[in-house]
Amino acid sequence: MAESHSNGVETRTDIVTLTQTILSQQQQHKESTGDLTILLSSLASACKWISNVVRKAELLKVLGMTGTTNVQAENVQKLDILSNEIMINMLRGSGKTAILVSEENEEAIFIDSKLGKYCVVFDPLDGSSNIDCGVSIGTIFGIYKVNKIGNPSLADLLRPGREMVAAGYCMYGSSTVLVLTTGKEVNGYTLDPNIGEFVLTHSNIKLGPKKIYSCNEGYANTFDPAVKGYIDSLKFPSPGFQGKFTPYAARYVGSMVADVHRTLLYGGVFLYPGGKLRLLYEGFPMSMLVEAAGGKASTGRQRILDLIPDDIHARSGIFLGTASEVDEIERRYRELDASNQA
Ligand code: P6P
Repeated sequence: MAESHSNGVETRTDIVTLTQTILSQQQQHKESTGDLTILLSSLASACKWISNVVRKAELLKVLGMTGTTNVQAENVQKLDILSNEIMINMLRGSGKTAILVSEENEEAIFIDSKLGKYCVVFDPLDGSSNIDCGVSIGTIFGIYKVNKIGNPSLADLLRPGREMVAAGYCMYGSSTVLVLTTGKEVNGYTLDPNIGEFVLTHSNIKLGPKKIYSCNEGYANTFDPAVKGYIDSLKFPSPGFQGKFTPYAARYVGSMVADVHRTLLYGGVFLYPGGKLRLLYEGFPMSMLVEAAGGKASTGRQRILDLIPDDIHARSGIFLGTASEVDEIERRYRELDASNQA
């Protein structure tokens, strides 16, 4: 381990940064032009900026609606609006984007140059309603390559999630962690504010083995029998080895980035039945990450990444996490459909 000693303090100097990783991935593809590298670097810069804004707002307790003023009599923008502007400006400024889709914008944003190779879909600050109580929130993003450079259209967006070339999120929690995949593996980078770099801290993430389920059971009266039966089987398991009962642990933050981050690291299953979560910039990116980490993501009847959204803000129910758990949910939906057809 390379160490340097300044004032007798041991500091590691053999760290791997996000910039190094995306540059090395670019070098691995001889036909690579470096455009995705520049785009991902711009995205990382946007996340650093949003992280700073989120932490500053929490510290100064100037959270609030547009139009209010803070202690410096500055006009305080709602954090998710400010985060949205940061994402749009940084992605437009990268010169590598043709279309942007944001949870905050009703219409897709076509970038003037039209020469960008990539479409970026994102939720700039998912879970922002939780920020007042200090719960982790985050930026979620997915990237498609345009079908034809110079002629971007909605057809570049209304396509299966499996065609995304990269996806990830940046979680603003006890630390700022950017989790990214380009399809093969999932890596996590923690922002070191002292050097302003995202440093590799979670290499090649694979879902852990923990028995955890994550669901807002406040809506249980809306769950269909497949979901109800599945959740009951976790809470009231049949006796296992030596007659021992081992119910699952329930964990639910109510912020998708936090719930998915825990699921990626520890394992378990995240369930959001019904149509609240958005497909393009929540379901697809999280499903790409979970699959690359060895898990599965399904509507209960279909792989999420095989869906084709009919609208840029289309919604879908989602079950994601440990493959065997998602398999069990799909089995219960097959049973339900068979009984309904009988
Ligand atoms: P509920 C946050 O508002 C969000 O969009 C996701 O981050 C989160 O998973 C979900 O909604 C929580 O929804 O209905 O449980 O509050």
